[in-house]
Amino acid sequence: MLLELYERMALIRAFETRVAELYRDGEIPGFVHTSLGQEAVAAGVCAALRDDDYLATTHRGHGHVLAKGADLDGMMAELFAKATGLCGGKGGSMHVADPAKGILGANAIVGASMPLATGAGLSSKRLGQDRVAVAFFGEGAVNQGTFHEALNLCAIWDLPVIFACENNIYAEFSDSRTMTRVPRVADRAVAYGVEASTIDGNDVEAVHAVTFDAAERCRAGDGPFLLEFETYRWHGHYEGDAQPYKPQDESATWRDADPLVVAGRRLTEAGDATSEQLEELRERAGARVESAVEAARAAPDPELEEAYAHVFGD
Ligand SMILES: Cc1ncc(C[n+]2csc(CCOP(=O)(O)OP(=O)(O)O)c2C)c(N)n1
Repeated sequence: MLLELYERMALIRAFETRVAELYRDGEIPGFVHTSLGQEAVAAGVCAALRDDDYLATTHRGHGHVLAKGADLDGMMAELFAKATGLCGGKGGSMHVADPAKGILGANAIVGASMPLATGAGLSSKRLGQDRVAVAFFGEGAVNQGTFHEALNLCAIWDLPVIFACENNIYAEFSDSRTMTRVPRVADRAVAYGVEASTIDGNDVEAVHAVTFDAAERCRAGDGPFLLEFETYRWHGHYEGDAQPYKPQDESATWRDADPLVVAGRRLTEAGDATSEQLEELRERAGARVESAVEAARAAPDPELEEAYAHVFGD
């Protein structure tokens, strides 16, 4: 299992590392927010979900979307705004969706993943299904009204929703520790009678275990749950942000807790993989990403008439 989780993390790492370069070189339009350093949350949470479970995410959602099973080529082409993209090139990095995989969408509106997941959880319950909905959001989003409304509604209706908070310490250019007197996001759940825990978000096995347990309990009608994953955003808020607001030595400390290094060490120490095997796996991920880049470059732009399709409902 850990090897499979490692592979998912390696793919996200390769994808976003390449995307950051392509963005810098002007090949990808729009804005790009990477989740480099946070791969364990995406991989661990999504591996605990079923294909038909729902997921809603944020402006920093590449990892979540890939880990939930979105097609790599379609994802890359979407970032390139090409016709072959998952949303025909109209969504881009911040609005990619794939309903066939339960991916309700990335969302640039801070906090908006939570009402979406609440709606999905309500539909699951009303239809008598056992599908779980996960809302990814950052710790900055817990100061939005939507967090409180969604958490409360899910609580009174016992909805199968997992609130997955990725606490990466920064919200845009501000240190989240200066934004509230309550140091732990998980503590806020108490006010709504919701069970919550704080987990090392760089330990992919821990993330997976706690999410799997929460998902099973959601299916049994015990939801909702709030899971706070402590992690760190390596890059700036967006690509190109020089991060003058971060203390100098902070990034180095967190790089020691690189989720791939942590998992890799565990695998080699247990004798479940050699470092050569892990390197080969990372190279394979890089090659898959490179082939997606080539395909995206060669793909056509959307037709002009397409610009008006899917804008209004019929
Ligand atoms: C409703 C709303 N308010 C403000 C913004 C501007 N904004 C974009 S990202 C962001 C910070 C988000 O921080 P956090 O929720 O911690 O997520 P992270 O970027 O750390 O993943 C803000 C304030 C927005 N997009 N939407």
